[in-house]
Amino acid sequence: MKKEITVAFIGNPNCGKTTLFNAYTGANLKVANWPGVTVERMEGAIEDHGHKIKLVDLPGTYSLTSYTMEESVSRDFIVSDEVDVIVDVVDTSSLERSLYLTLQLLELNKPVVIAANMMDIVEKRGIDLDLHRLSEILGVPCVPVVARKKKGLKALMHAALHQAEESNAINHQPMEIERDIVRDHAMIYTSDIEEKIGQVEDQIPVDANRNRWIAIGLLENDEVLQQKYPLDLKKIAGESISDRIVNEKYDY
Ligand SMILES: Nc1nc2c(ncn2[C@@H]2O[C@H](COP(=O)(O)OP(=O)(O)OP(=O)(O)O)[C@@H](O)[C@H]2O)c(=O)[nH]1
Ligand SMILES: [Mg+2]
Repeated sequence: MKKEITVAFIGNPNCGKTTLFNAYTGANLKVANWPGVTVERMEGAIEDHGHKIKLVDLPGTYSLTSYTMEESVSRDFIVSDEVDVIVDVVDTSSLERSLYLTLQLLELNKPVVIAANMMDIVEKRGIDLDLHRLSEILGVPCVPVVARKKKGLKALMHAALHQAEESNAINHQPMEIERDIVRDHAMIYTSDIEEKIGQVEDQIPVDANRNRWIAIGLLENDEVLQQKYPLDLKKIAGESISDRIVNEKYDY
């Protein structure tokens, strides 16, 4: 494993990224109970198990395919090679809304750990969240934390370092396997969409493990990717299927 590891905190607005960042770094960045507080990326450094760890706090974002300035800051950083591990901070008190971004992050095929934050609220409501099962379905560790009370920090960083170590051999392996299909993706789309993803993948230059993400992004009409990879999508994939891809993510 590299000597210095960069861990990026990403998640929906207001899910507790900066609170978590402060809890690790002892920094006192502004935290307030409304979305859009963080507009720039912020860095801090800690040491753990003899590793130097650079922590990066990012602005909130609902997806990697959207275009506000804050969202671009997050997206550009998260897809860059600077990031060794992604900590996807999820507000467990509104879990469903958070998982769209989670699926996009998994498609990036980088090491991901889910920080299941706000577990105090979930417990107070008497909800019994099966994080173990969620972790099985998504194929990545899912660690319960309460950023505001500094609970779960050690376990989360441990999981993040472990993912970084394993990263040479990453392939998220979700559990819900149909025996005849080897699934190494977080989710599989309807077969005609998968076919188009494959066709687009064949047309883009090899970019590590990122080709599937790029192909899906292109088909989702991600403008930044479309500028970088000017393919004739109509010719390859026919009519636009971006809505269907988005909907299938939500359905999943
Ligand atoms: N109950 C509870 N509240 C929390 C927890 N973590 C953070 N909060 C609160 O959630 C609110 C938002 O926290 P921030 O850390 O600013 O969230 P953020 O994700 O950085 O927000 P943006 O930068 O705007 O995207 C604050 O009021 C925090 O005190 C937690 O584990 N439990
Ligand atoms: Mg913040």
